[in-house]
Amino acid sequence: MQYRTQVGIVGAGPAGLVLSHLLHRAGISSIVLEDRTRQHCEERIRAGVLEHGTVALLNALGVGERMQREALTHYGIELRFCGQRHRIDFKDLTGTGITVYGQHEVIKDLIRHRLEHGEPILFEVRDVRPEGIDSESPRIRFRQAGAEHEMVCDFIGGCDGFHGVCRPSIPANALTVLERNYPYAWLGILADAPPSSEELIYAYHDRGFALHSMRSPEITRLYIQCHPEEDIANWPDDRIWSELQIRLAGGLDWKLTEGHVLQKGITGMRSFVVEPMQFGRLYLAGDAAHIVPPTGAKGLNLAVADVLVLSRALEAYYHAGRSDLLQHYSETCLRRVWRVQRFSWWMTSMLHRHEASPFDQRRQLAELDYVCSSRAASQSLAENYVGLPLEGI
Ligand code: RFL
Ligand code: PHB
Repeated sequence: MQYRTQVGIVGAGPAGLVLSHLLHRAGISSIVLEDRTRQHCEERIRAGVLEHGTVALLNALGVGERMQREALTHYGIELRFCGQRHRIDFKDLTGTGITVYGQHEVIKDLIRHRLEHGEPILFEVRDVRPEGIDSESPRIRFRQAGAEHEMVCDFIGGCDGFHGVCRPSIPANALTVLERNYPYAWLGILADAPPSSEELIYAYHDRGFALHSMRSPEITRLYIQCHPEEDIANWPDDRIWSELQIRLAGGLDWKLTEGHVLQKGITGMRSFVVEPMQFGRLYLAGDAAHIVPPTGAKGLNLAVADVLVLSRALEAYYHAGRSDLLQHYSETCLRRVWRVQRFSWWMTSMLHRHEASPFDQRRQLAELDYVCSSRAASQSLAENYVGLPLEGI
């Protein structure tokens, strides 16, 4: 079968789905191709923190009504180190806060609204191949239910994540890769236990970093720093809980509530950027173009910021005959990407233990002490954490 649309989008993650909604609002047609099942996309547990700009955009797109009912709004986070507990007050420092609402809930809302409007998402496609990306009419070939299909489009949105096919379909000599790997990973659990604190807790401990987060008033999300090659089989639930109890210890008036572990897994950490984020008529967005370590809670939010830039550029192209915003797509996105890379790297290197010299450990503690005692330093953390401004929602 042959499909025809203005923008062919590969990937039904936050980047691809938000792009499809933005284009729909601008009267531009798109088809989303996704290689997993709808259920898989809707159940994959990943991010949990939304910046205020991301929330405003989801509301403006008309997909925020369940989020407004169910999400938790937080006006601060806590930093714990050396037995100290320090709150960074976002409201006071920035006038705003963050929203805790699972990425898979955002995905459910985006998929449901798109399908309700009769806008297609083709799930379980196989063997997706972007072709002719440097021509005027690129196409995407793919297989579905055993048959070969072709989608002819004007532009391709490469929103297929870090392991997708879009980035590798660009000639390697046209791209520069900039990356950093970290000598640690996160072991994360989702627990059937009410959160032990109203806000997120980032803890620096001699045994390694720990994070207390949540998904709802009943479900806690917790992470501990571990070795990147760690085997999850070495971590029975009671070992995870006892490690969390030690690393998150907060004095006599604080208690970590344990519960049944619903899910657990290990996530590697890397910083990665490809430049430029575009080749011919293929535009990369989200994790397809860049990865940040999760310590700053930025990946999903950065994916949304990219597609906002892309949708505006496509709108200018279709409605005003202008190509300049498309030409500047990569440059515009990369400015934010690098600021977010810097912040995510900084949070990560301040909070994780590594086999560094005693000098580095003292430096990390001095950094935490400075962040907690200087208003300017707290404000710098806060304004990056709640999210740099997203213009023109
Ligand atoms: P995604 O979400 O990976 O979506 C890509 C989609 O493309 C599909 N796909 C293909 N489809 C067709 N053909 C192919 N060949 C395909 N190859 C792949 C995939 O199935 C998928 O549906 O990328 P996107 O849209 O760029 O979104 C990025 C975010 O998902 C990611 O940055 C965040 O989850 C990162 N992240 C966090 N971000 C935040 O903003 N706040 C957080 O609190 C936060 N916490 C996290 C995180 C990521 C984590 N992990 C597991 C990596 C916590 C963790 C543990
Ligand atoms: C999460 O809730 O999954 C989460 C929160 C904050 C982070 C990373 C992950 O920095």
